[in-house]
Amino acid sequence: MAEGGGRSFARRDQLLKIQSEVQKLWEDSKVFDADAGSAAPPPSGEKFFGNFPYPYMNGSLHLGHAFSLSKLEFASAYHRLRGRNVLLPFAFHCTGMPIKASADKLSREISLFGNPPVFTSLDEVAIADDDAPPAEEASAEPEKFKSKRSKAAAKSGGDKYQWEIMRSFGLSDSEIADFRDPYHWLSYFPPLAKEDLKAFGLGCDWRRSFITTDMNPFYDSFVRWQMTKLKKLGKVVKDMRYTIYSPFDGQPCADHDRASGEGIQPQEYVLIKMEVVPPLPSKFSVLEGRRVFLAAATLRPETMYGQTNSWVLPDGKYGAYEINDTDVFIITRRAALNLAYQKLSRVPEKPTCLLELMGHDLIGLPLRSPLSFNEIIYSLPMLTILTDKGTGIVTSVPSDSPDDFMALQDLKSKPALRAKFGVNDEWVLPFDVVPIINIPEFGDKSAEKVCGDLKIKSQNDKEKLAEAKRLTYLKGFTDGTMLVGEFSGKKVQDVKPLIKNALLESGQAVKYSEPEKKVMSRSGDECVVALTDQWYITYGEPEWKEKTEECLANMKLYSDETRHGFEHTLGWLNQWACSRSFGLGTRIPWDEQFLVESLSDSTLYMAYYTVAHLLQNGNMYASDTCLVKPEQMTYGVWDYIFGGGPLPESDIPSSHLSKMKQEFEYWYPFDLRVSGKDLIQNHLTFCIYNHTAILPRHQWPRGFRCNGHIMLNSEKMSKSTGNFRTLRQAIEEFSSDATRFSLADAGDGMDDAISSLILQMPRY
Ligand code: A2H
Repeated sequence: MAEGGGRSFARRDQLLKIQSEVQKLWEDSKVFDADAGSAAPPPSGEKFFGNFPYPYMNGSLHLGHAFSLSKLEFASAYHRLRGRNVLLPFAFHCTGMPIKASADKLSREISLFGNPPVFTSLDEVAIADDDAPPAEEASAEPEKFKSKRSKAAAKSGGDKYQWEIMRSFGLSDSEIADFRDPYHWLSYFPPLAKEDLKAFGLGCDWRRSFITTDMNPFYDSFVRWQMTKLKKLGKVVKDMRYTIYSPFDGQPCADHDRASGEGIQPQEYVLIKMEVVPPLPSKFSVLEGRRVFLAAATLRPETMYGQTNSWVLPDGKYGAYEINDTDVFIITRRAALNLAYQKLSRVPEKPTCLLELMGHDLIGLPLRSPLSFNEIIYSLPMLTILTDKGTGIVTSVPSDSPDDFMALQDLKSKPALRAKFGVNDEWVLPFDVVPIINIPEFGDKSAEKVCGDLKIKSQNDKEKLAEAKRLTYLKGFTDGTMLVGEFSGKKVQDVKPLIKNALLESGQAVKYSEPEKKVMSRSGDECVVALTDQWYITYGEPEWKEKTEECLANMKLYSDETRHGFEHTLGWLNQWACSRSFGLGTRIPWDEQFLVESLSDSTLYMAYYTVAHLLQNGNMYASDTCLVKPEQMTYGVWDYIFGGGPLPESDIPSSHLSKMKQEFEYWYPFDLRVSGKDLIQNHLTFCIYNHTAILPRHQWPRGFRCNGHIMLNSEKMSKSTGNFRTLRQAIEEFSSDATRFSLADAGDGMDDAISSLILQMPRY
């Protein structure tokens, strides 16, 4: 909100003055410091312990954080006024990849462009803006910068310079280079966040603050203890998982090992095994005695009832690859290489091609495909198949796929097209759209409806087809109901995983994964997806899940929607990969090449708050500790404090040990944790799981409160549109009290909150 226009800000400034005086008073008299009372556990209603998911420290706190936090802040203030002993602590999360990836990106930019970097203004326009530069500007760009730009773009994912992002944090050029060291971020942002929260007036016991990662040896020790505990309980196991992998390097290719494709993840498909009905054509004689399949990659296994044919690219190169001793898949070489790294090749990591084929050779093959109501379907030509996606074989479901519908329509309505590719009428004409899914907005044949609405003329109408795909794909998933099969009448989103698993378990399909976009390693080879050994937490394991459901049933959740969200998550949540090889964090104690993944070091730490001040002495970095040294925090000590273990042999004075235990047993369980609703599906559910695994029933969480996302001016907060406020900006513009009132007024449910912050600010 621009100042000026004759308006006076005297009243706002008066509020700012009062606020800083009062906040100083609070700090001096330590009003928010809370210590355990004498009885542990305390009588019911004596204490209130509320907490908030520690925010990630790669930037400043914004109004989204403040909105969720305000719910906790108000609840805490309410309980304080009721005379309860209230604990509201706050910490800062630094674990994971983004900080390290940004630090590395900055390093690369500085080594390319200097320090401070010399970007031309054109360069800045071209790269710093989210939008592409106007065509004239782009073409006027001097050649030498073009090459530099593409170099940087290749290294940094093609978006904004990291340098520009650092400037947008308000950093001066002379400060930025220091952020090449990822740990510098950890020194810089948490104290700023703390200052912002103090200015907000958060009623926090700041003595208990801490940061995560090995930069804080106490927290590091706590996470090691927790992981070891889970492992001893049999809840961490080694398993295979999909990873981007460089065949040349012979190892996983993480972001920092990539020449291009930063941030690209494995994309998982289901490969539908469409069996070629014998006898095989003479050209296929070397495959005699094998089971031969066209293997089609799909994202929509639930649509397989409606298959009418398969698609191949007439000029595409395919091969018949040995998957095991009996099965042969006809696919592209690229797909065969990925499969060979996924244990789906007779010779591991080496695709063996028994017969080279062109798409033309495949047209007209009769196929038997799983779930299909049409018993025999035929392989037909499609001209828009990409050879660098999936297997190059696509199964056709014209009821729900606009591409499939238009390609089939083309063949049906154009005899010349059939003649051109030698397609017999009986492979095409008898096959009509099979209705399999109802989408309220589009009916039972959604692809046909949307193609009609958008007036799509042929399979080559790419842009419109992309729009049609987008519409039907999303709506099919969110609103679709099955009309056929075992799950008729059920929602697509509920049955999709069930149908997928049934196909996989019966051997009619296999899993297949490939990089979602091309990834080149720094060694210059194209990466594949490999199945590699990883550590997993066994969420979803029946007995553990049952305890977790029991905990949930007894928790206060404040809304039915929240409860449904948790129930839904518990329905699907399965093994979670908890090891990473790149980023910041705590090493996995028994396998130090790996780090604990960032959602996995954050599941039980609410317990750490209860003792943090007794370990870290009020210093969030634990850099000037006094009573306890990190190395004294053995597993025996942690077990004693949190695990109900016996008094351990330790040089920590036993009075201090029992004080820690007393704090924990007084404050635990926590009464309330408040967060955005997006954390239901991972963090908050993990939190329940970990509590039920490690702590006894009377210390399980008591309540979660989840809210929607804040909207400013009824629109999503977004840095790129400028409809965005940091917490600091809001406080400076409006004062802390006005900000708090606006947040309080912004809504209470799970819907996205509409903050009046910008629209209806008090007029000073
Ligand atoms: B889908 P994404 Cl019913 N070239 O399966 C072109 N398209 C390909 C392909 C290739 N090489 N490999 C796979 N596909 C198709 C069913 C389906 C699909 C329905 C509705 C939508 C839909 C039946 N065809 O996909 O680029 C396959 O068609 C729309 C998203 O990875 C596969 O799933 O998103 C989908 O594209 C994968 O496309």
